Amino acid sequence: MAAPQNTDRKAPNILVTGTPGVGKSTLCSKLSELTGLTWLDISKIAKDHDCLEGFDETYQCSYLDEDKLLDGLEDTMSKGGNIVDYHSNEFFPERWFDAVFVVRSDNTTLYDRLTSRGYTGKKLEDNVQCEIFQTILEEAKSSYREEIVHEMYSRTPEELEENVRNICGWLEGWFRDKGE
Ligand code: DAT
Repeated sequence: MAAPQNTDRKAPNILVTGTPGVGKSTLCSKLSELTGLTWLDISKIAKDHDCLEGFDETYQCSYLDEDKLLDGLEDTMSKGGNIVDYHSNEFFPERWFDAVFVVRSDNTTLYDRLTSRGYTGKKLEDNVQCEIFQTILEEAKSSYREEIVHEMYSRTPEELEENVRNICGWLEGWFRDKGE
């Protein structure tokens, strides 16, 4: 994995992104428990802090007020030590992150997970297609330096454990390079 970036932060910020259902929350929850980094579930924060506007009938969800959300998170992010969890990534400031982890799945696994979450019709199809076309990975690669973007599959409990180990290893490297 790429060497950590030079930063004034006392602890790194990482971004965990990927299509809905690939396993971001599951990974972030474990990581936060093990490392003490703060898990920022952006969907929940947006809802709790009134950063949603309008409503998309097709996808049955609200639009995100990105400016309001970003302004509200600036102080927290500048201190470091956060795990940001969101299904999109291009609108976050590039300077916020020391590493970007794109969680991936295969279409059968994702289809089953989203179906059991109650997704149907166009919402289900579009999300599965999003994964097939690796849209979120491409978005991350075009928004962040390619050497800080890491792709990881999380289809099984074993892959989840491996991802947790790899990210914890990356974190140790970050602190070692920082000399703390
Ligand atoms: P996301 O936060 O990306 O929407 P999630 O963490 O809520 O996804 O996971 C969706 C479902 O998949 C949930 O029921 C837990 C399960 N899951 C996640 N990662 C897994 C893994 N590596 N192995 C098996 N099941 C997993």
